[in-house]
Amino acid sequence: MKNIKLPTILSILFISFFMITNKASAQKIDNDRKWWKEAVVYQIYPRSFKDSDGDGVGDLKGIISKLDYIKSLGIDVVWLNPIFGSPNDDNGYDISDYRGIMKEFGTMKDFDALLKGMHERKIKMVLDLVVNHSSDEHKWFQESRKSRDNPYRNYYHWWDAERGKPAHRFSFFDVDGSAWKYDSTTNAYYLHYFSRKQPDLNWENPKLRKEIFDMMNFWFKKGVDGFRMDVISAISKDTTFPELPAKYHGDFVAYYADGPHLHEYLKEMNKEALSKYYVMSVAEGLGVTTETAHNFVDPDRKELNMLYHFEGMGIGYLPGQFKHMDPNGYSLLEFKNVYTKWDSVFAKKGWGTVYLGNHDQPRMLTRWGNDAPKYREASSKMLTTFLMTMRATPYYYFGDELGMSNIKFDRIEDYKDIETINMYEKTKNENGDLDYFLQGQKISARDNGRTPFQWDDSKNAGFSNATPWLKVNPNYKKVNVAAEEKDPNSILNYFKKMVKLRKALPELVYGKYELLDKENKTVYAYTRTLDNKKVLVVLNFSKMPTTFDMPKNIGTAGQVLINNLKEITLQKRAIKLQPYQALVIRLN
Ligand code: ISL
Repeated sequence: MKNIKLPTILSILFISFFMITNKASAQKIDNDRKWWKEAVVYQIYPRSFKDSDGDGVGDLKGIISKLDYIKSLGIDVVWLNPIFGSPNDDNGYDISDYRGIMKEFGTMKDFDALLKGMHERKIKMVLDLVVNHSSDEHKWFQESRKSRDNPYRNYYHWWDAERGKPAHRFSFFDVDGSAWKYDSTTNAYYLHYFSRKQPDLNWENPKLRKEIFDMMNFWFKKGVDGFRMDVISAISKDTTFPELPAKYHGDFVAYYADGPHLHEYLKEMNKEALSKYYVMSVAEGLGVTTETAHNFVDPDRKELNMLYHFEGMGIGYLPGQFKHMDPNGYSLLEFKNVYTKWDSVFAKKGWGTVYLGNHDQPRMLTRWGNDAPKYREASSKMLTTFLMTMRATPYYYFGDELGMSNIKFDRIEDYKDIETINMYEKTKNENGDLDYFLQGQKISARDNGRTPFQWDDSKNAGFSNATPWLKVNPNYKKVNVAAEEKDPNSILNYFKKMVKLRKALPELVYGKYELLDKENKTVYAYTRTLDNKKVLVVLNFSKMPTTFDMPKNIGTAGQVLINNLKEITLQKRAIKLQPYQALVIRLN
């Protein structure tokens, strides 16, 4: 019986070695290589990153002041949530000026300086394209609602009231649940899949489409490197607005993503804007399934590069209960199944994405790991290991590199998100159980992922001199950049190491993914193979120690490339795993 104990320092040496030698093996990858496949995307919610002018709201100058921190992460792309003119009904996802900067965030001069600063540091910038809907305060809508013959009338979807009530459409945010709002000025209803202040744009209208493509070109000419496209799957509607077809009962989201002209519009967008630049595009694939995904991303269709699916985000909810998670946690078998299935979707064609959190989700540590003090470090690092070792572009949410966790507000007054506030009102109007609702929001509410970034242990976590727009998580005294930069074993330094490892090993980007021990309920293990290079990834998703037996046919364990804990115990082919241990091991 052989006991190997390898200190972490060795892993670092091995990473450096592989970084030097990776050039040769990188040559072997076919000409399907793309910068956006090899990139690590870091998502910043500008409202909560860094406030430079003391109004309690993050801004562009704040991001500029932290560019060296962003660079130090080793990431390639920054995706910024919307920074455009907006009355902020939905924190910028309600745009009133597509070519201007939100006042609270700064000016176009600040934007130009930010873009320059990123490009100087070889970081690409991706903006949020929110064109399923605009704000009701956008000039187009202000005009559109004035009269039925206004030139902008057809920029939105109107249903004249003398035709009777339109067929029901569900709204994500409306307190009444209906996506139609009556407007007395013209005695007509307008469509809003999200809040009443987010009327849906009418893509049937070629003039509207041209406005959007011109606007995209405006930003591309400035040098922007791509767009993340908000609910882009929903832009095409059957404008006869029939009753919801039976096949979509219980799944209106799938109906919204199945518009009759969707792919014509995306092809047109590609031709008129995207294809003119070497940029990346990623769809928020709400309602997109494994069957329909290729229609968005197959290169020969000339539409978009990537999409992110929602199947992973759907895991762990109580059946039939929107936004209430099972207190017993989620099933790792289901988790493995979903990510394995989505890997296979793009195994031959197209390209995937992987993420465990964003501005619409709770913190990944609380939801998929374990935020108890004893386990937060190990489980954060384990989840990062998963994200950085899948065959898909990782979208990493700011703050996860520190192990930020859910704030778990007790009172409705602490929430700022329209989704939580309106759902609370809806529950109240329906005489629902408000305590139960608030209990659920502690885990699932979007504001959990939107609390200010934790820079140091000074007042307001160094985010702002003023009272922040959303409360700071009290754990900032311990969980913050300043503390973690100093600690070589911090979650932050582990994230940096993991990014380096992904960049050093082409097999982690392009290699074939093979799931091992499918039925194991606590360990997620897989290999990644490119040409003759193979690595094993072993992740213990539970707080119980366990043993993973390496299957005979995968080769023998070589160097330990990464280990989120200090030690590794390998006995023949049995790897003893501590709670939330994560390992990446070279296979020979
Ligand atoms: O956030 C959700 C559930 O909590 C989703 O249903 C979300 O509304 C959906 O994914 C669409 O999200 C995008 O568009 C919304 C905006 O509020 C989200 O922040 C954005 O990511 C409307 O623009």
